[in-house]
Amino acid sequence: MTKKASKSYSYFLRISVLCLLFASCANEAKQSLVMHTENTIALDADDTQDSIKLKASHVVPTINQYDALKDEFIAFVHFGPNTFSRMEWGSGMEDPAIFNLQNLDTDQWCKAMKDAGMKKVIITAKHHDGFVLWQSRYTKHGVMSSPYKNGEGDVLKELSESCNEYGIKLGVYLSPADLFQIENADGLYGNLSEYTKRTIPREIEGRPFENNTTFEFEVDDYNEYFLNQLFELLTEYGPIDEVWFDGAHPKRKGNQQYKYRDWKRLITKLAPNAVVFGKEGTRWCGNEAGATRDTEWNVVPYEDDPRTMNLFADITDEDVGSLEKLAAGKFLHYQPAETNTSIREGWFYRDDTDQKVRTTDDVFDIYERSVGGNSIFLLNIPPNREGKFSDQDVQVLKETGQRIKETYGVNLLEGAKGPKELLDNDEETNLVLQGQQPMVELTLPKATKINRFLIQENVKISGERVSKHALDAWIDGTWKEVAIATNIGYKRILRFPEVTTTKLRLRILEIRYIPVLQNVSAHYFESRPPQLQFTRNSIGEVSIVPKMSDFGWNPNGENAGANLNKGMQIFYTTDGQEPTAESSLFIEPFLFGEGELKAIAIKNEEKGSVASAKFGISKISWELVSTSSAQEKHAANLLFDEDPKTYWKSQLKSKNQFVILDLVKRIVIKSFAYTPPNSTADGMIQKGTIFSSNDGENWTIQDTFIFGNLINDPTQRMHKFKQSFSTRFVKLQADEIAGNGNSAAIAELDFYMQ
Ligand code: FUL
Repeated sequence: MTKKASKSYSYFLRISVLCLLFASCANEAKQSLVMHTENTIALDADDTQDSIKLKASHVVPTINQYDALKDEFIAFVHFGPNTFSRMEWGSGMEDPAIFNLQNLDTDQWCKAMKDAGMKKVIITAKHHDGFVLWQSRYTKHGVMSSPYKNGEGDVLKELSESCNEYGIKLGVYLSPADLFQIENADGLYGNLSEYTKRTIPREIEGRPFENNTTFEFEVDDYNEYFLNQLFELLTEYGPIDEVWFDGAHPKRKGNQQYKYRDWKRLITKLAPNAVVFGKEGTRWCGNEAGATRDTEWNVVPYEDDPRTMNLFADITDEDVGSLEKLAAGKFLHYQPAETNTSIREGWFYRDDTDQKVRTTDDVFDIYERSVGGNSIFLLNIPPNREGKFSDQDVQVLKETGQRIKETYGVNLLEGAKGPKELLDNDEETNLVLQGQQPMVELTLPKATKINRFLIQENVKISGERVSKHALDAWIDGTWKEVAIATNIGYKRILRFPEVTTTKLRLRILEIRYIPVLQNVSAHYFESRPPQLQFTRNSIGEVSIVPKMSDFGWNPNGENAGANLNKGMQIFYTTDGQEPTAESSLFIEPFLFGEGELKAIAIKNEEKGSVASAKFGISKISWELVSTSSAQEKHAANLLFDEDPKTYWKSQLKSKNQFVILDLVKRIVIKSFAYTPPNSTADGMIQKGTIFSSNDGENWTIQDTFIFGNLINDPTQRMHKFKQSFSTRFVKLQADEIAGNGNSAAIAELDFYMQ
């Protein structure tokens, strides 16, 4: 530690002790400060755990970052040539005519966003392909060369007008990667031009700017191009509240460098309210799936000073800001995470038939985990080729908005007794909590049913300080812990099985420094017991869980139904009877062979619908004897691995593909079930033959089968044999493939003795 630093450190330690002494009368957030708060604070070599905690507790957001946090739920719009080519990444070589937009309804987008409760929209003004959605003076590769309004259209202008009308903030995604500028002969990207003094914006005859600001930068051709375009975006489309710099690069050329500090100078001047994503402003959460961390600190360590850095690496670790992590850095910096994902499978629209849309449960679950987990939720809704959000997307946005309003628009602590600073819904009043393990007690006006509790620290003034906390409810004359979690930060939503209570107690269990809370509220999320699904694993154990949506793109691994319904119970029967609250309670996976399972979820006496499944005989000891052929990654043992997502697929262009299985002992079988793969329409067996054998060499034809409509409805099909038969080996031969295909596929095979 330098002399100066060590002096100032001992100074703030002294002040800190003084603060603690006078603590009982201090209830202003500022009195919990013992050093200057900053957006970035440097660590010194001799900082201790305690001094690092203290410094971390004085790292605060900038006004723009704080506003970005308060926006909470924001929209992403990926739109461009990819919408028409159905690609996720274009090549840059697309003819602009491909952007064959005939209609555009940005009002419809904004209305849907508004209904969802979103506060801002960020549009791909330019994605990696380099095509621009606005009337840029600096390229012809964009809307100006497309059929839209005969080249006169401007998607960004229309969106900015709609944003104005609907009160939605606007942000722009301007991809640093630019395939058009890489691929075309006169492209500027990586053209090895010299860095010389250039004036931004470059004047273009007949296209003057209303804004007279000019800048001088020492840059090369591509940085100049980029700055000129930023100038257009930030001066001609109303206030811009976010600039989004994507880190992905399908291709690079000529060791092209980005002079981000110059870009930043321009942004700070022209869009003073804009937060910059991908740089020191806000950071990527580390995945595109809607996965969230249990502990999302927004104070994160940096090796170099983020105020002067040009390049920002992605932060993808699970632990972003524990004390150990902080101690390993040289600078502590406030940088909120944006949880970004898409409502559809992919960032761009493809179709309304195969491209699945997330369910409302899924979106609402991500909302609670991200906004209620100290991050910003950025949800992409890609417009279709009609220039609109598709109906299903609009419906999910509407339902999500309704749920947010119904759940979080009603504060069940209304009229409760407790610290008024936390209950007055005023972010300017704060509660400074003294002591190592402080508590807040709240008495509700009457017994109330709750299952959500929301807490906010005053990050604006005093940063993030709580590292562990718990919530208790007063139940049957005693305190019962209902939830426990780690940090709080801007916002933490606790979700727990519903309780009916008159008193709540928030216990702060671990802190970095004196915590300052700004707000608490209690809520009730009204949900229906979820639909259930059964799975049997490779060792024959059955699980019963809320149905997972079959959204296949970037799965986040969460079970939204279970997350939203904490406290529900699942009851089941194995004898075909309707399950009730008296049936067996499902606690953990159990071994189950052939038979029918029925189950219901019950949440506070409310019953969900009955789910049932008929399992075939156990497949644990089955063995594969042989197969006619198999494609790579689609081996024949996948047809009895109990995972319907994996499947056997034979090679192409050979007739009568087959599989032979050894059931290991001789059994009498009455019927079988064929589960086709549902991720591919190719290979569905619509006609086939079943053979039996007791030695695996001499075969008897037992039956043939026909299944219809497999391509449109790729669900499990049952076939009852003409007559039951006893066998140890079974051969299934594919005689005809749906859609005249030539390879056979099986996701699962099941045999039944009953
Ligand atoms: C990624 C891009 O490559 C995707 O196309 C998309 O824009 C996503 C938000 O960021 O890095």
